[in-house]
Amino acid sequence: MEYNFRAIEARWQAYWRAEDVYRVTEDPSRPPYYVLDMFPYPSGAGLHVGHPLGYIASDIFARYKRLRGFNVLHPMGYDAFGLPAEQYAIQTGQHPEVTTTENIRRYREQLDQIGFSFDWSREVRTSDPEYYKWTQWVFIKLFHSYYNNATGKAAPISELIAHFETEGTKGINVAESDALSFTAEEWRSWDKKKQMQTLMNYRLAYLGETMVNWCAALGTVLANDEVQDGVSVRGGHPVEQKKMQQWCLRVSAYAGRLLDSLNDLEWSESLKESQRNWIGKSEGAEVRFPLVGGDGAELTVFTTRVDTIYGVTFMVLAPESDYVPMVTTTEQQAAVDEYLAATRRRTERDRLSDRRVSGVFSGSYATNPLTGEAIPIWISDYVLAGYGTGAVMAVPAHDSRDFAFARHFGLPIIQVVVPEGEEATDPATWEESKDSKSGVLINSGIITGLSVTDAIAKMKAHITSEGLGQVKTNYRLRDAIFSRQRYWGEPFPIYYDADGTAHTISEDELPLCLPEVDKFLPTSDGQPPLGRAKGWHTAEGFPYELSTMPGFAGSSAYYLRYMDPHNDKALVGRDKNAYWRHVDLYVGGAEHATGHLIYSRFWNKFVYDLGLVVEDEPFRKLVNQGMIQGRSNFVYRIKDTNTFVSLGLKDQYDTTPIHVDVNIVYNDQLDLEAFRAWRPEYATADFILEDGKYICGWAVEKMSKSMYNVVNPDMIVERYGADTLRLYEMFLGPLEQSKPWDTNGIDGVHRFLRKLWGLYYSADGLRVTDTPATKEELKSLHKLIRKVTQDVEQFSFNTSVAAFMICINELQGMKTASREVLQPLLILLAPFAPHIAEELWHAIGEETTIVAAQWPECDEKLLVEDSFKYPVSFNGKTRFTIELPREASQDEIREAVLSADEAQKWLEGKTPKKVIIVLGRIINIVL
Ligand code: ANZ
Repeated sequence: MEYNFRAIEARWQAYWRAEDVYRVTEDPSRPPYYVLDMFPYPSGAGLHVGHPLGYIASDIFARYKRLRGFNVLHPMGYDAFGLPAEQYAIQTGQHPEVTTTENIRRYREQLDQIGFSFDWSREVRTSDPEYYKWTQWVFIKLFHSYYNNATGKAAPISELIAHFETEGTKGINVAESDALSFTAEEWRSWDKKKQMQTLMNYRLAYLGETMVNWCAALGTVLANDEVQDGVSVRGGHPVEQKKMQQWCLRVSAYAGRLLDSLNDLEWSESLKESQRNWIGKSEGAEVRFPLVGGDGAELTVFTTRVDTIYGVTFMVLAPESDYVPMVTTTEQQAAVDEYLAATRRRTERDRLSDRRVSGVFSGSYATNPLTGEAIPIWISDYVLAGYGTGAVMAVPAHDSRDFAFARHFGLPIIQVVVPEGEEATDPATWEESKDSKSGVLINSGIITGLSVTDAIAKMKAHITSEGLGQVKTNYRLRDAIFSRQRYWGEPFPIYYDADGTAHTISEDELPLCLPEVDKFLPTSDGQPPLGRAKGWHTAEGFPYELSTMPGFAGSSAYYLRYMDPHNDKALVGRDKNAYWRHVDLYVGGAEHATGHLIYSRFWNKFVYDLGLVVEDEPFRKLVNQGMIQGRSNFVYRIKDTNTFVSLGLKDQYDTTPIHVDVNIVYNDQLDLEAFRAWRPEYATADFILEDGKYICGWAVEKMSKSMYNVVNPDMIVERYGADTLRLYEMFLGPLEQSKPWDTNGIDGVHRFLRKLWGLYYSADGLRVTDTPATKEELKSLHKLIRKVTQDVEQFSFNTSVAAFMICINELQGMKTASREVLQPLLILLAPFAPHIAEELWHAIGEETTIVAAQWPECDEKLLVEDSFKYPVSFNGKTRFTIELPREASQDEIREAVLSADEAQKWLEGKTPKKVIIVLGRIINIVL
């Protein structure tokens, strides 16, 4: 019987569906194991072979865990809100919902073909109101919460209000946008509007005036991780800095916890490191510099090097700093305005990476609190508004950016007497400065002779005790800007009263469904598309918020929802959450290191604080699959002709390489007819062949439509079957490495499956027998059990595939037909190639699905070698080896070695004085 993969795969997919074998329920008798893939955005292009890589790996693991007796949760869903569908809607008028539904249908079809073990009864779609109801619900909770630094967790804002009523801000230790200070009397004297405004300073979801990345072409604000090199990651449109009122999430409140609990996670060191850098903990001090003639007004700076305070020669403010209007003098106003206009065009990242020096003098001076000297205040975009206090004390002798700035503008450079352990820069190398003080070394008094660390500690103590400042830990992690001026996202559960004050709608009004609009464009007066919706207001007529939530909103808690997807009373039921607890294995792309993986950890910690979930961290173990790159093919057109020359002959002509669709190339050989049919202009193409073939050139590039190197999994499944695709994707190389897709090797993997088939079926039918297996056959099987078990546990799937190939060759060599070997072999294979495994499983007489079988255990005894090669030495010198049965006794060994032919030469007819035998090690003969 033939290996008819098409019929086999269709049969078992239908069977699994009909029997509902992948549906999972909470089962207290079995340990839970939760395997999750980062859910896809259903794009119009469908899946290419790169997408399923991670899904196949996680599917193998999920199936393996199930075979090992775990109750495995392995769900799938769709990150269904997002920009591409909306951009398409703008171009075509097609509602994004229609496009999204169609794309999802196509994704599902493609996923189904590959034979994944997803429990589709748990599918979630972020754009489904029954799903986003819970995204909105968490937002309401965030709005009504603040972060209490003292207890280290979120708490209801009502607690804070009660405190304000009686104490004002006295004694609070909370996460806040600005360090406000007011008394209970002041609080009580304020009207509702002012109180509500003040609360925005503390809420975990708040309206804040922030500098945002504004992308005019997309008509929306973007998060930092959605912008790269000054352009939007999606679409590559220019992004500029703009101050806008936006909904924000106070992610920064959780910075310390996000950092600390990273240590316990089973994530790669590199991923943890990129999160650590993104969170960016920095320990330093805030120091206050009084403004000269400022009536007690002060500038507060954040510094990690308070020890250098004697060397401060100027101050620098971020262009957006609130201090700027305060310090800009009338004479300098025009110059400052001009400078501010210029910096607005640059994103934070540009500013950080750019080494060009620019700046402007504000006209004012501040007093160094230690020396009493007046120092000029400058404005420059190397200081960032959102970090520290947005103001720095500049110490050009000790900081390279300050140094560059001082040199550029001719500002003084003063070196503090160098604490021990720090390299002194040679003043002679400082470029000439207009100021006579340049290059002076001054004695820093308090800290002379100390190491840098001790000097910092001592100066911190000094500053604190003198009341000049305080110790401060800063984090680079910014609050997340949560508003998007777009249509296709979750509406905010927010309305504005007559005063313009924001309120949440009540929980029982959820979900607040996305309204219909006539066009998906901003309104004529620049409002987001929701400004077009009719009736977009509460029953009382108060308008709803017009922006929508960003892409990462819906992905922040989806893993919780899968635990209990149809619960309409709670985000996740307590019992369900207590059973599944967390994601045990999370598989996805490394590009989510600082976006999704920060936001969802934050979101999880928040719902944990509310007591809604039992675990503080959502993802125990995380594996990043590598990227699959495209392998492009080229044809070579002779200039100004329609003639194409084969790779080996191309250097004899003047040619231009042209990308050719890889789907009409087989093992680098072009299908000439398919090429002529590909494009009208090639219909009349001529070819110069080598050995009767047209050989294409190739290169490894990103897999993309424009390079015609996209390989579609449907095509592979059609030609070779899903099992071949699954095995081949794993065989390409280590999971976590990026590697090119190369269809050339796929035949080998397919042949392997045919060979395997041949162990079960011959031309005459089933050849499996009940004859007991030989020792050698069992050894081959158990070697495989051991290897595959170890490899799967370590996510080394490529080496498992290789081990299967070796084993099948061995068994074929031994003409194995024994069920004792061929039955467990199928269980091992089932996670990798579930269809063929299920087919053969039933063929050999099993009646229930292989999906629920029991993973075989390796019997180490079978792997022990039966014989041992003893090295034989004479008077301590090894002369030869002799192979003897392991179970041979001392006497048998003595007998065998002394009568061996080789031994006679070294014995020289003598009788040995002694024969020393160490069983399983050596034999030494003393003459
Ligand atoms: C004086 C000084 C002397 C500094 C010296 C450094 C070296 P990290 O470690 O990244 O936290 N700084 C503070 N706020 C800033 C802002 N908003 N934009 C740009 N730079 C800012 O860096 C903290 C140091 O970066 C601070 O310590 C401050 O410069 C600068 F020899 O103060 B330092």
